[in-house]
Amino acid sequence: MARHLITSAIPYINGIKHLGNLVGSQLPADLFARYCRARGHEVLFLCATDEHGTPAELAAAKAGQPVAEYCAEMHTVQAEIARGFRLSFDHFGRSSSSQNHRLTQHFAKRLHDQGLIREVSETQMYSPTDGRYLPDRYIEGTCPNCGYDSARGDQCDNCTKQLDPVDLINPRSVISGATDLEMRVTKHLYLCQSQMKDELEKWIDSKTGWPVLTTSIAKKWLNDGDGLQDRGITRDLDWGIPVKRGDEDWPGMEGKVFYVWFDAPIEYIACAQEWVDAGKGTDWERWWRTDKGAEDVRYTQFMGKDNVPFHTLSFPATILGSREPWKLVDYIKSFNYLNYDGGQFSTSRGRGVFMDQALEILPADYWRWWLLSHAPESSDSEFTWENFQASVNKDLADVLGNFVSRVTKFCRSKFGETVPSGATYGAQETALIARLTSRIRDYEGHMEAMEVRKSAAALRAIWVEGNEYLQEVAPWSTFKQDPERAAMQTRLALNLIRLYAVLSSPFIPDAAAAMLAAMQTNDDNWPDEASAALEILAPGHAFSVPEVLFSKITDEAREDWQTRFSGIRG
Ligand code: B3M
Ligand code: ZN
Repeated sequence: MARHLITSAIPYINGIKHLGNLVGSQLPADLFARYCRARGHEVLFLCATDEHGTPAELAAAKAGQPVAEYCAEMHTVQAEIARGFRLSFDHFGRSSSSQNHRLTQHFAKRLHDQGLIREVSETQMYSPTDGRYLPDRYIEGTCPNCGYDSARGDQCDNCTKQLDPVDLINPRSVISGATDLEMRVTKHLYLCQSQMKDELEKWIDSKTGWPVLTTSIAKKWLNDGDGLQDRGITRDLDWGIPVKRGDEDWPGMEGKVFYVWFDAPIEYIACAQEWVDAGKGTDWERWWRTDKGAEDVRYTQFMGKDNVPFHTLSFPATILGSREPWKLVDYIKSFNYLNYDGGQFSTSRGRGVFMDQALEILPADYWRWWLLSHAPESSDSEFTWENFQASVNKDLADVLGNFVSRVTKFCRSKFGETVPSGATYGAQETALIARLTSRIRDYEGHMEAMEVRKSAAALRAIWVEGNEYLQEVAPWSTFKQDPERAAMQTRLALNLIRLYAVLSSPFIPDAAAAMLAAMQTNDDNWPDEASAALEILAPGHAFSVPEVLFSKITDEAREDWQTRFSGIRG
């Protein structure tokens, strides 16, 4: 048994996330967490809302609410939607928690004591029209790196380069659109990442098994231009974690807060403390401190590609720079983007299907299956309604749902609602078991490697085996000459349903639970041997015919949704 610490990138608080956000971090993280638990490992799966910085302030202003109130409300909304998608977080925390305040200020003190923080008098964009400084997302302009014309002050969405507002060409205020911006001098703290370049590079180079997407982005920013740059970690904002060293004031930093990207990853640790403080766990240090038992934890992070620089460079710089024995990430699984019907999903423009809307039209499993089986791993991928309809109808309704329904209904009509006795498994069954054994090993291999699409394909292939077996042995015709054999074939098929429930539960947990319930068993043990797994439901064991597991999406419904989601969200 191993111990897995799993974190998903923590979603910004500024509204409900779209399906592209979901498939880029929370959902694959959940898939992996569920798989690890099913294999009997100990898992701590954490996520939280990212509540500071300009995204939060801007969204609260737009909603006409005080920021704290807005964040509290949106946290509840996001937590509820996460439950709707069956995201099995052990804790869904908040980066604005008191735990994160303390820990962020603690890291700042440690970094300061190690000589890794310097004070810089720098020019900041000030907007006389708005009467305030314009950090990060308060400002937009043209990216100096790639020329994209809507780059934000903190990062270019197009090329992922981390930016400073003063870098932007033709900058404008996001609040008022004002372009009469002034540069004013103010003092800020910088994290001396450049001093840690060699150490970070060595660490990244040691991660030979990481996805190319992850390491290539890390190497790009390590070696781009003049190499790794020091980063400003404070901001002139009202909302955030006050700049302090531990619990001491920081002279000259009055009224300033830490930069959201400084405190957000620290929330991964604070979240484990929140988990304990909420009474859900007893010991966070054995997950996070290598001097307190975390040396044998395997830590995996999930995120979209735009978050990779912060997790491969900035956060490790914080952790390593503290010179305290914190657990470092062992594996970073990163994702490309999911596009929506010929364009991009966009939170700011409200384009695409958002998590709440998705659950209003179909249950979670439909989305989980499509998103995971089309995860943007090796390249960007695209959501289209046609493709969604086709894979739901084929994979879920025809291949899996229909198998379950045929087998249970056939058994009920010929043998009644108990597992039928008679005959023992013969050559065709032995051959099937051999095929299943190797397919299950494939599936496990892909799941362990977090190859999401390949895992989905392997699982589907396991479902297909059941259908092919049924076609081949055709119990409905065997029944006429040899009812005992038909009973044995049906018994095997009923056992397959239970096995499918176990194997499918990381992808489609609700359907899996319904299948287990129909088989009237709680035995959800992962199969060591397919042969033994297919004997678990013994003759005489009662079952029931479940409700339709997956309904097909009609052309009419598809067209209706296509129109409904073609515009922008109102
Ligand atoms: N909130 C960006 C995002 O949601 C950011 C991730 C933080 S992870 C520590 O994509
Ligand atoms: Zn760019």
